Amino acid sequence: MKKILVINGPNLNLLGLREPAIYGNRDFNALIEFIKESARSLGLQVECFQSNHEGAIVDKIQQAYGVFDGIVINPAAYTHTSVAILDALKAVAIPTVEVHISDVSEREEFRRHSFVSLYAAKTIMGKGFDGYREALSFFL
Ligand code: CA2
Repeated sequence: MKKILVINGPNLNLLGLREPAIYGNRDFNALIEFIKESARSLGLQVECFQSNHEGAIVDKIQQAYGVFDGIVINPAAYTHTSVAILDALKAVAIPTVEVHISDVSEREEFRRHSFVSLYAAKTIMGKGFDGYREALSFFL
């Protein structure tokens, strides 16, 4: 069974608290349950990791080397700023799918650029929680 690491970046742990028009009204626990149920039904083994810290995300990506077959990542705000996360993904060379709950192409200008997109095999945006299921299915 393939092992997939799902990484969620800063503030996603506060999902459901505000901005329901952009991110929906379900909370982070509901997202994790959704991801676990999606993985179960797709026949994938999944581990979920969330951090508000760039370095912790870099550490987790480095530790994934030789352990995970794929990475699904929503780097949140680090999407638009982090060369460190891009470099970590390139270094471990694990196939990666980038996910965004909202459609970042339709929001502020600063959200249109993604460093992670320079490595990710695929980017899924604007599909809410369903985007994570689609990202997992990439690894079938
Ligand atoms: O659409 C996405 O999934 C994002 O990665 C979410 C990030 C944002 O910085 C990216 O541009 C797009 C923000 C995640 C958390 O935002 C919250 C805002 C208010 C209340 C709770 C969470």
